[in-house]
Amino acid sequence: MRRIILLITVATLVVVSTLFVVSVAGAHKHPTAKAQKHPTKTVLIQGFSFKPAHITIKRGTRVRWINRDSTAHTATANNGRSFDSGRLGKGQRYSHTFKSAGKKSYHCEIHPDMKGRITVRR
Ligand SMILES: [Cu+2]
Repeated sequence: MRRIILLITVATLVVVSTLFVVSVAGAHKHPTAKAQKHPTKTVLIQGFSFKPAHITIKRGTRVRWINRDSTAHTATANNGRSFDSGRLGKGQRYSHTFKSAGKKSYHCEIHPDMKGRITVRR
């Protein structure tokens, strides 16, 4: 009887310690999995202009526009198709990741005088 109790105790310890090791290993793996895939640059939409209006980024960078005005704005590519935020109300944001190099000019559809440009390097 004593031997059985001892066996059960040892078996339980083995199972518990294995579970512990597995969960610790899992916890260590997490930060790498969560690491950001793309670097991000922010452009503020403020006072009826893009700030900064011209930025230079590396290919693969994500650009995030945040509308700080109480008026709605858009960030729309001049070519009309590569990116378009649609109407951004106060505090709303829009992101686009630039995957090809070149000069990307854009504007606000509601206020065509608002212009910006993103230079994407290889
Ligand atoms: Cu606008």
